[in-house]
Amino acid sequence: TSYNVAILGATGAVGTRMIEQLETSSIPVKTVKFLASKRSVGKVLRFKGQDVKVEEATPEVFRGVDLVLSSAGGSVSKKLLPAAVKAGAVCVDNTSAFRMDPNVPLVIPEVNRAALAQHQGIIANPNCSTIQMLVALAPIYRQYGLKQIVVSTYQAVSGAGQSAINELLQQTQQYLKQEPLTANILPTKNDIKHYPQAFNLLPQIDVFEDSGYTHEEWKMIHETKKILLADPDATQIKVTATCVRVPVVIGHGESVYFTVTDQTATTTQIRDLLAKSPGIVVQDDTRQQFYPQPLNAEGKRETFVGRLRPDLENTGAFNCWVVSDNLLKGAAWNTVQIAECLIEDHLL
Ligand code: A2P
Ligand code: 11C
Repeated sequence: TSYNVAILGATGAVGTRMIEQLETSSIPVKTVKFLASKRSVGKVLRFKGQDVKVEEATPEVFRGVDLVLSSAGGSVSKKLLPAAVKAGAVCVDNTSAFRMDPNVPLVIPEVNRAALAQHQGIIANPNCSTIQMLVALAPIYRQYGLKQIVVSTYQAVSGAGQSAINELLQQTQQYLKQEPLTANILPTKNDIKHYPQAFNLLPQIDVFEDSGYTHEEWKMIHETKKILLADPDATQIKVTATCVRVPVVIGHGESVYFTVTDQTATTTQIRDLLAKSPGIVVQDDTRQQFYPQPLNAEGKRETFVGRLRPDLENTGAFNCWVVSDNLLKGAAWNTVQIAECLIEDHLL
C-alpha cells in the first residue's frame, strides 16, 4: 500500500521540514498535497524532485487523503482537522489544539508509542521543549523512578515560526549597524508588547497564565504528566519550568534538574542507560570540553545529552543539559516518525 499525504502549513518553518522528513522517511507516498493559507496559493514547492503547487487549506481539500501532517497553528487545526477525520484521514497534529483532549494520544515514539493504538483519527505531537526533555528523562523514569523535575529552557526563535527567525536576523543586522531594533513578533505574536530578541534574553514564551507561569511552562508541566503518568499505577512527578527565549535560530537547550526514587542510582549508571536508549546521543566528556550545542544539533533527529552530574548536596538528584533540533525531533521529525509507527503498527 501507499498513501495520499497532505501537509497542512507546508510553507512554514516546520512544514518545510515535514516535507524533507517525509521525503527521507519509510512512508510509501502515492500523492502529496501541500496546503497553506490563501496567501501561498500557486507557490511551488518540491517533493522528491517534482514541483508541487501549494493549495488553499479548506475543509473540502481532504477528500481522498489518508494521512495529514499538520503545523499551521492551533486555530487552523481546530477548524480543519475534524473535516479531515470525517473524510477518512488520520491526522498527526503538531499544534497544541488537541493535546490535552483525553481522546487524543500525545505521543513521543521513544516514550509512549503504545498510546497510538487508542487513536480516534487525531494524534497530537507534544510541544518541542517537552519532547526533548522526555526523550532524555523517560528511560531514567522507567529504570529509577522520578520524583521531581526542575527545568530551565534556552529556546531558539524558530519555535515561534519563520517570521520570528526573520525578525532575529533583521535585528542582528540592525544591532551591528547601530540602528534601532524593530520588534513586532517576539516574545509572542499573541501578546501586546514586543521586545528585541537580538543580543537579549526574553523570559516569556507564549502568553502568561493567571498563575504567573507562561503557557509554554504550563505545557511542559501538563504534557509531561499526560505522557508519563498515563499508567494508572504511576506515582506523581512534581514538575516546574522556566522558559526563556535566546538569540539562537535552531535548537533548544534545557538545563534539567531531576530527583530519582531509587537513591542507589549512580551518574555512571544513568549515563550508560541514556547511551543505549533510543533517540539519544550522549555527548558528555568534560575533559575534552564535549557537550551538546544547538549549532551541532541542527539538522539531526536525535536528542543530545551531556553535562550529567550529581547534585553534590543532595543524594538521588542530578543535573544535565539537553539539546535537540526543535524543528525536527521537536516538531517535523516526531510527527513523521509517529506516521511511520502508525503504518508499522497497522493503525493507519
Ligand atoms: P502561509 O505561508 O500561507 O501563511 P510558521 O510556523 O513558520 O509561521 O508557518 C505557519 C504555516 O501555517 C504556514 O505554512 C502558513 O501558511 C500556515 N497558515 C497560517 N495561517 C493559515 C490559515 N489560516 N490556513 C492555512 N494555513 C495557514
Ligand atoms: C516555542 N515551543 O519554542 C514553542 C513552539 O505548542 O507547538 C511550539 C508551540 C507548540 O515557541
